[in-house]
Amino acid sequence: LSKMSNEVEKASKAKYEKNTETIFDKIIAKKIPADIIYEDEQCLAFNDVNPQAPVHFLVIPKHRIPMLDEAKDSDSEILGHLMLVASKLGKQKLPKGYRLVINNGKDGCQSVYHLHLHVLGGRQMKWPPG
Ligand code: IU
Repeated sequence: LSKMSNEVEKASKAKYEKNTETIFDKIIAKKIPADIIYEDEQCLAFNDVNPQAPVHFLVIPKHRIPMLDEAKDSDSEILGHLMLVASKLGKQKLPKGYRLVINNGKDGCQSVYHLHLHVLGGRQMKWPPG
C-alpha cells in the first residue's frame, strides 16, 4: 500500500467516539512523547510522525474538539488562535509558502478524532489535493 491509501484506510477504519480521548490527549498530557515545536496555554504544535511533505506539523487545541463539525460558536476564539499559530510557525519555517489542511470525517480522511490543523510545506504543493 502507498502511504496515501494507507492513510485513507486508517481514516475509513477510525471510529468516531465523541467522549473518548485520543492519542493526542496523551501527547498534550506528556504521557507519550512527541516532537513538540510550540506550546502555549491553549494549543500545542508537533511534527507529524508520518510526514507527507518535508515539513509537516499539526496544531491542536488542548481542549478536545473531536472534529471541525463539532466546533461550537464558543470555540471561535480557539479556532482563530489555531490558525494564527499555524501562520506564525508557517511564516517562520516555510517562508516560501505552505498548505493548511483540516480533514473532517471519513470522506475527509480524518483518522484522529481530535481537531488538528495540518501544516505542510518545504516543496511545491499540488492542486487539486488528492
Ligand atoms: P488525519 O487528518 O486525522 O488523517 O491526521 C492524523 C495525523 O496524525 C496523521 O497525519 C498522522 O500521521 C498523525 N499522527 C501523529 O502525528 N502522531 C500519532 O501518534 C498519530 C497520528 I496515531
